[in-house]
Amino acid sequence: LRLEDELRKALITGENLFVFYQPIVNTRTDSITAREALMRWYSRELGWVSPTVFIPVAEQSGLIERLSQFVLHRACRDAMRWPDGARVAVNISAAQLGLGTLGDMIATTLESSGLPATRLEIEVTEAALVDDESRVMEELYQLRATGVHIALDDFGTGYSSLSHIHRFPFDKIKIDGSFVRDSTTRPDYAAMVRTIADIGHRLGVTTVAEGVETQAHLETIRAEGCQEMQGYVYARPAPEPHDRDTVDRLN
Ligand code: G
Ligand code: G
Ligand code: MN
Ligand code: NA
Repeated sequence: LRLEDELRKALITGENLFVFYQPIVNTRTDSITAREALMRWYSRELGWVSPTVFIPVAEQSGLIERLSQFVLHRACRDAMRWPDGARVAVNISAAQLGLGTLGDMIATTLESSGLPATRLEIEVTEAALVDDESRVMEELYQLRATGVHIALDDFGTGYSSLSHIHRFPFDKIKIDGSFVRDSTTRPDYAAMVRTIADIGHRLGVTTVAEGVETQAHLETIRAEGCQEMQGYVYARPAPEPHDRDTVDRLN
């Protein structure tokens, strides 16, 4: 309950809530196509709290809408300042998608920030596609029609289903880091990366390898046909320049 109260306060004031960004890179050209927004929170009471802890709390306590609003607004505003015109990718939790208010929230945020819809990408996991699929599907098709890109996050784990890839309007499939991590030592993992990349090619959907930590990972996922990659080998999630001093002081 204390965590919930602290989070509520942080979301009202914005104090010590940060959005870090991690580049997503074309494996052939090395150019940055997008940056993923990843929330970070420093609570005075609790210290740094991981999003794996506070996102579920937000989902269970009715704070998820406020949190989504916060990260979307911050991400669109920050992306407006990027000279390279890369897209910004925002994670949207299943609980948020289920509310059916995402479309309006995004429209309002794009308008107030001035960011074109084509520069926003949302990342959803298959957990979001399980309950009340028809409503979520309609919402995703409507968003896609406005130009917002849609990525299927953490593919290969959890509720993975091949039918999701063609029934939903995905522009991108993000291959879970667990496949990438072992792809250099285990041919079966490399085979799965290749198979997902092949499906992507044939359906015209971009495939991104997540969790690319080493040069060997990078060479493998490139050879297996992934068009894009994300991971520590290229860059870790990092704050924007205007937040760096504040973050350093809290560390
Ligand atoms: O960056 P890190 O590895 O700490 O992120 C942990 C998890 O938290 C990841 O699954 C990531 O998708 C999730 N996460 C980070 N920021 C956000 C956010 O703004 N919204 C949602 N829904 N999830 C986020
Ligand atoms: O669930 P999602 O894929 O949105 O979350 C991505 C998470 O992966 C973030 O928490 C991010 O910090 C983390 N991450 C990014 N690159 C790497 C990497 O190369 N290795 C590992 N282990 N984690 C990474
Ligand atoms: Mn993600
Ligand atoms: Na992911």
